[in-house]
Amino acid sequence: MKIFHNSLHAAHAGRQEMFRGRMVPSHELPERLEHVLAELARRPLGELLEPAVDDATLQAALLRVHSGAYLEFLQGAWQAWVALDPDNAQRDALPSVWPLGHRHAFRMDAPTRHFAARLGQHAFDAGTPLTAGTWTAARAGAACALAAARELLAGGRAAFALTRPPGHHAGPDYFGGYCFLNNAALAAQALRDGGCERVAVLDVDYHHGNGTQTLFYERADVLTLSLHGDPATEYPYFLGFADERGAGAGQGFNLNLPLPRGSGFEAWSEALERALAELRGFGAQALVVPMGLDTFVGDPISGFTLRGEDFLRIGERLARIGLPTLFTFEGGYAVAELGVNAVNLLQGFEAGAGS
Ligand code: Q9C
Ligand code: ZN
Repeated sequence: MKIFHNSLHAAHAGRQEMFRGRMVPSHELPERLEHVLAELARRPLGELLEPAVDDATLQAALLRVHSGAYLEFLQGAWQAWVALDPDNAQRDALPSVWPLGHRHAFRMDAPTRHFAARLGQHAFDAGTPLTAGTWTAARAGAACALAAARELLAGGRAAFALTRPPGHHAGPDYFGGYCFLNNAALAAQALRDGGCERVAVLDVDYHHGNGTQTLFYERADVLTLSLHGDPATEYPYFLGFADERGAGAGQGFNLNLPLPRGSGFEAWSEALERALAELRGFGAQALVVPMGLDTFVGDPISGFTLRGEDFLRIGERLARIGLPTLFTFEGGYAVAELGVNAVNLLQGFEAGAGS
């Protein structure tokens, strides 16, 4: 498979995240991606490429998924943060006030100008540090997703967008869950715009891909499927329940398979088969897999118990679907094992695709 890696990823390096009243070290670190690259050097799976996407094409693709106001916010965020207080250059930006639009009389139409307010307007948690290089890294990552989509459109069997920050929690105009630009959604939309009539997204990250679900919730052309920790007890808490089946034209085109914390590979595999049964009826021409490895037993912030070898089996099973497949790199915080787990899944896919 062709692997598009983000050479600017380390520009995004959060220092701390807010967790239950304390500042704790960031989980979503540059070394995550470096471990995957190191394992790919040991077990090469295909050409390692830099995306070649011009600015205008990238901007147009971003606007297919995210609002112009949000992209402008992200692009100017660091400058505005430092303008609040020159000492802010030493700290990452985190929101600390939110408008709670749906429940109270906060003015969602207010012309919010203070940067502290704008942060709260475009973020849904205080665990996603926005740093000096966030826009640079996230934007270059979106280019990886686009290049991977082009590879499938050109007839490729598989492509991997190896980038961070991850994307599946990011919505039309908000960031959160360590995500800023929704790489999987950008890829799915690029596949649609490139002529794929129906695209399926199968999210295997431990956390529900709320951003991706929301972006396609009212559409019948992109089927979204997600296996994840039950939001009744797991992040992102407010979306990802089994009764969310899509709305309007998209009614029936979203499927959530939440599993209790503590679930192992057997339960996970059963849920996967349910997702694949749904996928079969849809007639997808391409598959996007937001690939989180935080289902691993050793993950410090997650609650499933998958083992390293399970990722090989998952990859093989995904290959047997037989669709052109695009992987994006999402979560996975057991940093030392992350490279092995990610490459296991992809190697399993290559083995399954070849047989
Ligand atoms: N101290 C992804 O896997 N916070 N995002 C958990 C841990 C949010 C995970 C708190 C987890 C987001 C892409
Ligand atoms: Zn996750």
